[in-house]
Amino acid sequence: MTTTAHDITYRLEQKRRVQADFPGPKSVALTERRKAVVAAGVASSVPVFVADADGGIIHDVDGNSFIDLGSGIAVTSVGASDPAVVGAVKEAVEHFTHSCFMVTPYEGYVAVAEQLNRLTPGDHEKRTVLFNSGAEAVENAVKVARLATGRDAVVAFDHAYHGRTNLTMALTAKAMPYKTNFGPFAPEVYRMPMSYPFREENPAITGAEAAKRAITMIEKQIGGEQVAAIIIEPIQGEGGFIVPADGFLPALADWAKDKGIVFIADEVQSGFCRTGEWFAVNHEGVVPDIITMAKGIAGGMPLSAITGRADLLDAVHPGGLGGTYGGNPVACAAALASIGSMEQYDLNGRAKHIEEIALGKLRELATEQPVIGDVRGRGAMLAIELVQAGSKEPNPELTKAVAAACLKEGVIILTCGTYGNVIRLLPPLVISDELLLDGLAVLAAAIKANA
Ligand code: PLZ
Repeated sequence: MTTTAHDITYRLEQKRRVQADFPGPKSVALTERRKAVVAAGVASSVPVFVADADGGIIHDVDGNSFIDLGSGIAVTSVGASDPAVVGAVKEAVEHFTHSCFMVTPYEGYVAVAEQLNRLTPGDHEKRTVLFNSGAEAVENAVKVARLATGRDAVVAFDHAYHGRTNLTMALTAKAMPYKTNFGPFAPEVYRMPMSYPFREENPAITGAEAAKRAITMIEKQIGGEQVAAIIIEPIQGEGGFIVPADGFLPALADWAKDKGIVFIADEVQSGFCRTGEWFAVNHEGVVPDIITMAKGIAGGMPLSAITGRADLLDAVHPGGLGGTYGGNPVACAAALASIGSMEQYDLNGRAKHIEEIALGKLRELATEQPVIGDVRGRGAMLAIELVQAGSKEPNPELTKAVAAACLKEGVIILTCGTYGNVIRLLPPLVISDELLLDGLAVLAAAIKANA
């Protein structure tokens, strides 16, 4: 694979360098302080504290540097200190940190809405509302769908992840750690079978057939006319980077349209160039009624959004949507700068380039390593599913061991999946080819050593 130069310059040296015995003394001391004051329910997967980050590199407080293949869970697509974002934040924060858009509005909010209406799929009339977190965006998409349709039921899917608030916990599939003992959950949420090609009983099932399976269940168990919304991640994130079979999403969206059901694409993880398109639904030409966005939208600043059909969003009475901080002016400035960097550096192209480099390497590795059951993903949202060799039995122990071995070598790799057996790659889209290749080599060695 050739290493192509691209026109991104870095502030920090892009090199992995870790001491054998990290975490170092400063991280150890901070961990002690943390234990005394931060609730145990908030867990961190890496035992070091961050001091600085840029491009594909994270520096810790003891001088170790790690390759970042997680982007803080798909957030820092433009890097964690993109100069354009940093500059825009500095400029905005010097004027006003907050005014509340619901009290005294400001241009940044409107400008972000203009960008989102332009970038999201479909050329219909759209409206946007801004919030803070992905879960809040999902909550509001459901609120709008219920109000606009006058219906209650919401359909979600196996392996789905939509957040940790009460309604979004109900929408999320996995009990541990997200739901166990946190109930009771919001009512009128129904779960349907996903298209999960690697784990289908009948591996020949098409996307259209898998959609039919879900649709028949909806019709029999709920009734299409009762359903306000179908919410789905076009590529499932926390549930295991599951890419549904071709045709699944379009068939569901077509049926929803037919029944007057609001089709919500949760692109919180898959959006903003992550998959090599602005949104993952673009790969199949699906136009959602409402799309939820967060994470990559604002270069690390907390911002989320829903963009959707004007007739749906404008159905809500004035004052029915909002929140104190939603569309914070500093976060809006960061979003405008991030979108600018995505266009300037063609990060969709970069994501495709990352896919080209990484997917080839992972597929090659899979031919040598029978513990790799599946290799999948799009753009810079890629995964391998680890199994007991020669079967489809999930192998979460190996998955943990591989992630730990990578970390030991200075490569931050995230895991996911209903069965805890998926290694996911979510590098910043601005990572250099050299760093990516180094990270992949470490991953390959970790699998070989632990399989
Ligand atoms: N929808 C598709 O991926 C967040 C969660 C990490 P928030 N995913 C990372 C964790 O363990 O909490 C996510 C997502 C999809 C919604 C959300 C929720 O976004 O910004 O974390 O609320």
